[in-house]
Amino acid sequence: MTLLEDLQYRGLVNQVTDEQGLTEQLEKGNITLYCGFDPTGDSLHIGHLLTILTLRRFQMAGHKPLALVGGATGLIGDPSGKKAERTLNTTDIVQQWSDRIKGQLEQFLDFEGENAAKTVNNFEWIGSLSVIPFLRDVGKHFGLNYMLAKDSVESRIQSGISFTEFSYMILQSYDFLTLYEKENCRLQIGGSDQWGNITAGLELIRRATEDEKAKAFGFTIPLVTKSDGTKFGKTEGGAIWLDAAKTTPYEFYQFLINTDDRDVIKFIKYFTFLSKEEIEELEKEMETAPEKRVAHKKLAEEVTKIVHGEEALHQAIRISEALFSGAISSLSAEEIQQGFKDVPSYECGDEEISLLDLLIAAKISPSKRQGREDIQNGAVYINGDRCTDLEKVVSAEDKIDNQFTIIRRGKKKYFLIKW
Ligand code: 545
Repeated sequence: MTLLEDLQYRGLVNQVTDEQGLTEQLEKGNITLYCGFDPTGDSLHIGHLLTILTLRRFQMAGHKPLALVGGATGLIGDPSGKKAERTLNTTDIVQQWSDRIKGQLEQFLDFEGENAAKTVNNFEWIGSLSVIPFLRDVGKHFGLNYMLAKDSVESRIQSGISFTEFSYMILQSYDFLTLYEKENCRLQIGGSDQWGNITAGLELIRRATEDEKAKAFGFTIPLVTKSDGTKFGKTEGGAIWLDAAKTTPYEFYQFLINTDDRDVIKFIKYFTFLSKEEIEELEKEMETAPEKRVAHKKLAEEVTKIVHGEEALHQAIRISEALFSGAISSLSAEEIQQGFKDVPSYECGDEEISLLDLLIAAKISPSKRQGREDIQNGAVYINGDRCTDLEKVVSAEDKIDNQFTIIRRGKKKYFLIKW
């Protein structure tokens, strides 16, 4: 299978400017391609992962990927797909976020070998651009009608758009031209929201190089959609981030393993590097033994490994199993922290405290009477083990790694006691 055939098979091709031409170009040899990421936050989320992994697919096929961090464009704000004007962030913040995003992008590409990846920051060439050369050399190539007809602008005429955001497409186009000239970059990829900006760049390349046959291409991947119609990558707790400090590997793994049956194969094609044969095998298993959830597990394993590494994946699996079986005492303090990040917690200064007092102090049971009943009825568990002893004192032996105790009341109400 050629790279483009593989991308087709995975459903990763949304639009291509000149499919025939790109196919030929890719057959002729390796090319340089790029994708841009604006520092509009301190971390990428799982929605961005698809584009990054697509860059990686190109790299695995021998091409050279450039990951562009929008140190300059991040100061302006892309109106594409946005219903309202954005508020500007300070240069300090954008600088900080640029560094973090750069670090994250670097995890997914290979910076060694013949087609080593490279990160670039458009502040390098846009930051020092003066207004006169900008308007004369770049702006002159953009007709107002052309710009007004772009989706990103047209959809905002009624609600309003500043000159700042209106100009955004010119900057992204100028990036493409710069990388075309400096890095021999022939292709820009992005999500479907980027089609307008990418094609504007192709237009600028044609005009500025005065070469009707200037060969550059644009390629977009689809937006990730879910069959239940809700937005991909969002949970009640917020977005699924690639930063382990914001979304723990355990949460990340759980998010994926809970994928809707109808979406599993689609997401495996999108987010993993499993071969067509392996995927077809999983598809079969889903039909013959759906209760085993082999495909769901594989999806969660593969993607957690790509994003957080082997070690973190094993922890995530251990935590999941312990929570499922109730064997919580087998977990380390770090695993407890991950697995119980979102449950109510209580800081207990005492060395020892009676279980009954603890139930009240930590607001696990609403009253002393209820607390007594809970214990006697067998509704209270310490680190997964039921405790019906009214005289029980919670002490050193109930502390996992000397730091935590997990109290459960009823079927699944968990509380984290921190010592
Ligand atoms: C800037 C300069 C260029 C080329 C591209 C850009 C960025 C582009 C854009 N892209 C999006 C983005 O999101 C924030 C990420 C970091 C917190 O705005 N104008 O920067 C997303 N992109 C990935 C995909 C996307 C897109 O990074 O293309 O479609 C999301 O999946 O929205 O010269």
